[in-house]
This record gives sequence, C-alpha cells and structure tokens, in this order.
Amino acid sequence: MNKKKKITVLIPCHNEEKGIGKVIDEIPVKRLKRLGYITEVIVINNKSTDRTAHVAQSRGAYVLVEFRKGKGQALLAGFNAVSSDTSYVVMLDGDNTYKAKEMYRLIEPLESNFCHAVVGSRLSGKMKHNSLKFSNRVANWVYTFLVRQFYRANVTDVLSGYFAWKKEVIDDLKHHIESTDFAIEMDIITKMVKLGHEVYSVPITYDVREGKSKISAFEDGVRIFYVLFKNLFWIPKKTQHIKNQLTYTSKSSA
Ligand SMILES: Nc1nc2c(ncn2[C@@H]2O[C@H](COP(=O)(O)OP(=O)(O)O)[C@@H](O)[C@H]2O)c(=O)[nH]1
Ligand SMILES: [Mg+2]
Repeated sequence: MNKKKKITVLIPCHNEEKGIGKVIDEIPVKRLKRLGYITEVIVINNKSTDRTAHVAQSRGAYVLVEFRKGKGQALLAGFNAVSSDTSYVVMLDGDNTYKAKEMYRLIEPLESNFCHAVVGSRLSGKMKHNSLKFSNRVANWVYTFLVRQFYRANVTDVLSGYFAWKKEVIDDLKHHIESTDFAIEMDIITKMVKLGHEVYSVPITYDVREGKSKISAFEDGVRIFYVLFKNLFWIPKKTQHIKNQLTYTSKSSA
C-alpha cells in the first residue's frame, strides 16, 4: 500500500476563539485519509488575548506562538514550521469564512500536477450574503484586474486567504517573502508568478465572519497596492534549484 502523503494546514489567528474550533472541526480528516492523506494542523497564535490557543489545542491542533504581530509574520513562522515530510501546505483564516471542508478542491490540481499553487476564488465562487462588503469586492476586482494584466497571472481573486501549495513552492517562497501584514497574499501571488510557479484559481464558498475583522480597509488597501506595484520591479535572486526540484517531484500524471 502507498504511504500516505501529508497535508499541513496553517491557520494564522489573532483573537479567533469564535471561529477557530469550527474551522478545525470541519477539516475533512476522514475523507482525506480515505484519499491517501494525513493532516497536521498548525495554528499560529499571535498575541491573542482570548481563548484561541485553548480552543485550538482542545481540537488537536499544534499551536505555534509568534510574538511579532501581523498575518504575514505569522504565516512566515508557519512556513518555517512545515515538516520535511509534508507534500502539500494549505492556508486559511481562523474565522470560518473559508470552508475547511472544501480543502480537497484546492489539493486536487496539485495532486494531478495541473499546477504548483492554487488560490481559492470567492469572486468566481459562492459568496454568502454580506460576507464581503461591496467596497471590498470592488477593490478586489481592481487588484485582480491589475495583477492579471501586469503579471499575466491567471488568478481570479488576489485577496483570497485560502491557498494550497506544493511544499517545494513554500521552500522557495519563504526566502523571498517580505510582507509582514495583510499584503502577504499579494506578495505571495506576485512573487510566485515571478519565480515561475504555476498558479490557478478554483471556486470556493465565502461565508460571513465569526468575530471581528482585523483588516483596515484604507491602510491595508494602500499597503497591498504598494506591494502590487513594487513587485513589478522585483527580480528573484535564487530560483533555479527549486524549479528543477519541482520538475522532478511531479511524478504522478494527471
Ligand atoms: N497570527 C496572526 N494572525 C492574524 C493577525 N492579524 C490577522 N490574523 C489572522 O489572519 C486571518 C485574516 O484576518 P481577517 O481579520 O479575517 O482579515 P480578512 O479576512 O481580510 O477580513 C484571520 O484568521 C486573523 O485572525 C496577526 O497579527 N497575527
Ligand atoms: Mg478573514
């Protein structure tokens, strides 16, 4: 019998006691096991003043503490904690907006070698009533249009927080990521394109948030735009060895 592949799920959290339990409980562990995967859940807890860590631990997650604030900072700590026997890495929020039970939809294109990274798309998926404010939706259309035009990326939601990657992409990306805040997804998408990793979108569901949002529409909006612009001029320093690795780890055929 084939050895099971490991999926490492990263959930950055700052005060998500209301949502984190549901997110962890809805990870389709049994279904994934039947499909040949084991799952490890890492919650990156960042200065939570509520019961986030307790709830996550009680659901069997490993809780990693990151003292430097920011979603990007937390994610980088998560990337560095991914074990070497991991095949795929998934990221989603701890607020139960993204649906953990849809996880395999993001894994399948990686498993079948369709691409190296997958972004869950709300704009081409199902958005529950009021889950994304009209102004956020418009900003997302604009950013997505710009990234598609200027980076030639075939992604349909560049502000999504639901990603899946082949582990080799993370091994590469973690040396290049600079954003410590909510511009992290823009930094990741634009750099993945520049590094030559193939990235596509799949439709996902987006639900109304549990608890309070941490994002500031104006400040974070400006930061995200700055990263979009700045990375147009970014030139990767060392990529070749990882690209080679990606080619020869893609063994199974679609
Ligand atoms: N670890 C960590 N997580 C954060 C921080 N800020 C936000 N998050 C988490 O990042 C995810 C996205 O934040 P959220 O407020 O949902 O932003 P939105 O989805 O863009 O509205 C959530 O799971 C937050 O708890 C932070 O400083 N540290
Ligand atoms: Mg969220």
